[in-house]
Amino acid sequence: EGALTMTQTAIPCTVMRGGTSKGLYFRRDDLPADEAVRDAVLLAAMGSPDPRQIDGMGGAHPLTSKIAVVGPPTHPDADVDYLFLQAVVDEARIDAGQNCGNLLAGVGHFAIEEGMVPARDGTTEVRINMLNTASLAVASIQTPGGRVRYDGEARIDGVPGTAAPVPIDFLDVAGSSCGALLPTGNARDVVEGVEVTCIDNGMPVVVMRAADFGKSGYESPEALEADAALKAKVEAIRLKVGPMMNLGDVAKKTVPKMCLVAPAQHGGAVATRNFIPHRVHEAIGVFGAVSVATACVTPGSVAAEVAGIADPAGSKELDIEHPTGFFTVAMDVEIVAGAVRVRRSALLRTARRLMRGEVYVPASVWGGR
Ligand code: NQM
Repeated sequence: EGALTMTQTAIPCTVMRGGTSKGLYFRRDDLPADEAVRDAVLLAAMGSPDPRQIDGMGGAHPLTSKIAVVGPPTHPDADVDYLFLQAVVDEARIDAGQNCGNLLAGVGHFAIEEGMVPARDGTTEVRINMLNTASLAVASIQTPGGRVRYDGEARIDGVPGTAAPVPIDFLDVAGSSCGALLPTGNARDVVEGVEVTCIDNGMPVVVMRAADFGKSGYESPEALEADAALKAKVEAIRLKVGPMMNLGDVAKKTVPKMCLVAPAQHGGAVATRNFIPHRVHEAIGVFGAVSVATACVTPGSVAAEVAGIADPAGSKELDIEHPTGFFTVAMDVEIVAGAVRVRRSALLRTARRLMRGEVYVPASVWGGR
């Protein structure tokens, strides 16, 4: 008690690596109900705005400045709700405008560890209501003896070592944020003189040929980030396509993601470099990869042309190449009258609980419950 302990509010919090991202996981009940107060609390917890996030838990990169809020389900077919929030590193902004399939990979573990979902002996399927996109995912968590298992033999590119596999299945993510898989109604549009494919199978993505920007598509993320002229051109296209994709003015949004594609170099479907939307991803986002994979089997798209897949219909695994390896997406689509319809998409992630405790925020931001 007393002045010393009253200056900060302690909030229960878990730190997890989810796929190739890392973030803070909270129970919805542990955060303020008022959204403005909640966002102020989350900014303080992360240390935003500050390019180094030195006064908070954030890792000074969009991929390590992420938040998962998990609560009881508000959907009849779900076990839990998951709200993804991006803490913008160097702006005082919490963005709910996109989903994240990487933090998603840790939601099942978190829900079980927190007693929100009972574990079975063997594998526990956790049905997750993804609030950002009003769609469902099913994550299969290894729970031998009714306890969450983290170690295992699964490897994903962008993460050292191996861990327990977390297969994740999506049934209904087409048009998640834009209302339609191909929100402009076309498999291809020309914007600012560049041929683009605007697609949303879980994440709004604009697919473009790297060659149309004078790039090979095999550059390092650092090299692309250092190219001011390239970044300006990509951003000009992004601002134009935002309204075309039913996303409105995207100047202050983290979507759509901008993906440069080139012929695969390592036997995959296509090579990618992803602006998310200003930093360049070291790998590729989960829903980003699903959307690009879907573009590869969408007749007439820029990606389909570069990937050159002979028969796009049916069940297949597509290896999406990225700067640090592959992202494998299992796709099942049908082609009806030249148009693609997604039956199912699935993929493999891993996740690991890193820390559980309390994060402290100044009591001036929130006095607590
Ligand atoms: O696309 C990065 C990530 C993501 C988002 C981003 C993601 C996804 O790698 O589902 O996972 O594009 O912002 O975590």
